[in-house]
Amino acid sequence: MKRILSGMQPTSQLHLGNYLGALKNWVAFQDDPNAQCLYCVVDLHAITASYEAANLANATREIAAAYIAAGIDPDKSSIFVQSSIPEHSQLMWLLATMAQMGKLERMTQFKDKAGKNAERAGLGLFAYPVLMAADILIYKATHVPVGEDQKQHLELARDLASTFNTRYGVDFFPQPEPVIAGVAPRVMSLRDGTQKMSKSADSDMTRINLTDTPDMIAKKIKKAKTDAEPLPENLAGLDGRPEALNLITLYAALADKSKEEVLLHFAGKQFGQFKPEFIDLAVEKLSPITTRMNEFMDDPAQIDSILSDGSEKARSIASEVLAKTQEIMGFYS
Ligand code: AQP
Repeated sequence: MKRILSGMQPTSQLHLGNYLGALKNWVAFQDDPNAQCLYCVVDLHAITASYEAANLANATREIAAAYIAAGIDPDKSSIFVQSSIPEHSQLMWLLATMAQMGKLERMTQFKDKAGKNAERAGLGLFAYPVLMAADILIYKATHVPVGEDQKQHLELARDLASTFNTRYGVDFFPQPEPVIAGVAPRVMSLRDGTQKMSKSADSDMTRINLTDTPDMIAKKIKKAKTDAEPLPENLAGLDGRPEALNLITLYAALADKSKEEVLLHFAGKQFGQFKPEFIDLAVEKLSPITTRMNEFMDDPAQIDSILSDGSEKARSIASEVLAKTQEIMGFYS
């Protein structure tokens, strides 16, 4: 039996990178009869960056609404909020005693987010991957669908699982496998094909948000950076053309096609011909999600009820795993 766990931060609205790199793949897992799916909104991670306390609860509901609108079915998967399960933080502390500073210092996300201010960065930002390991191990998750940017964090979770097992001479935590799936595991900025599409990038024109209207989607795609060459007939022709590669990748992922198929369709055409078709496709695929999200956001009581049910199911697993972890570690009970 596979146990699937993943989450997203309620830092701001989800974008196409979150959707194509992770969320779209989560939906597919639900139909695997051998998989139990747990999807959380990781609010404890969100507070590692500056945030508005007055917006956090609503942003948390909005991410839950995006999950459901994108196809996560509360009857098939448990949807819950990380902070409603205190066992995440409790296991984090236990794992923190085994996490090596040297390994944490090598985490590229910490380096990127702390930037030149590493000395002033919070301990929470530094320890983020340990909390992420706890999020996964508290459910003994076997598979973690994420975008490519999270691979290094997953390696730390695997490392901590084996450190624990070796130190205590047990075979308790499984090695969680990253599942980096789909055509677009790393979606790039619309304005710079060498930078990851990110919620925290300053310009909103760099990303397509799941809350964008069709007009906004069209505007962002029209303004997306391209180059002067026509589209090639094969992938080799996209070498050294990061923006063109990104747009073809996005088209392929949204159309459920391979990049090769997309190139065969557009070979020899200019971006002026490509972009209108891309706009139509993006609007066709994303608008229904936006509409459903808005409907859910109009009914917060329904979201709260789904989150409460999901939390109950998740907590029954987490409390058992934490109790067993504490027993293995020799705690008084
Ligand atoms: N550009 C991306 N391409 C593919 N996958 C991506 N993910 C994020 N950006 C891309 C995947 O989305 C999931 C949830 O991400 P998160 O909300 O936990 O935070 P993040 O990875 O830090 O996302 P952002 O947009 O980059 O947020 P900020 O700007 O706040 O740091 C993860 O599975 C991630 O891989």
